[in-house]
Amino acid sequence: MKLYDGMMSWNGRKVRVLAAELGLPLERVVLDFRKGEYKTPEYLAKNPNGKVPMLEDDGFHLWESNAILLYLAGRVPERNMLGRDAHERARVDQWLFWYTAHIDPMLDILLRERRIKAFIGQQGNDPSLIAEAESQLARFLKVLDEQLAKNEWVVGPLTVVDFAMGAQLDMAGLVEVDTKTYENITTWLKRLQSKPYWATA
Ligand SMILES: N[C@@H](CCC(=O)N[C@@H](CS)C(=O)NCC(=O)O)C(=O)O
Repeated sequence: MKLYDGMMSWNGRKVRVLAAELGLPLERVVLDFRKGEYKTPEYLAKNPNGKVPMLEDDGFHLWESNAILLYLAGRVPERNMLGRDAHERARVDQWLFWYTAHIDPMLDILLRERRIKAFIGQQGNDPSLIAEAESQLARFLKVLDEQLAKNEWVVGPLTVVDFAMGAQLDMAGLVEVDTKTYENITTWLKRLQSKPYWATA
């Protein structure tokens, strides 16, 4: 399987760490955003969004990092990364949808305002966008922190949810979000960081 990825992509990282956990070999193809490699006609034919990551598996092309995580987890059913029964599977879906609705877009706003816009010569650091993103993160990271006070991993046992959230929240410092103010999130991230592949995947 090939993973089309960016140099610093936190969405690509979600896929890399789960593949490493599952022992699934991935050939990483790093596209260069600055050279327009996300927007070539060949790439857009496979991923019309012009974004990474995208997985290529024997002619099958799949984009959206969480969809890729679910696909990889399905390849190794004995690891139960999608939950062990219907209730756990429903919790996996619940937390993935929750994260995609409430946390991921806020980190994305901060990434654009604090990093990408300056990089591509646009005016960033819009105070109202930043204030709204920070306020939403404060509201919802508290929910995650409370959940992690009850469980070692988000759902209970280790699932795709920990990789979807952990790979990105571990990089939140990039957009000046300090997760260390959340005690249980910090402990959970340390648990993920202690995995042997975490720093290099
Ligand atoms: N919802 C998508 C988001 C993908 C995404 O925004 N990827 C970033 C890199 S982390 C990207 O390709 N940005 C380029 C752009 O937005 O043009 C996913 O989870 O895969």
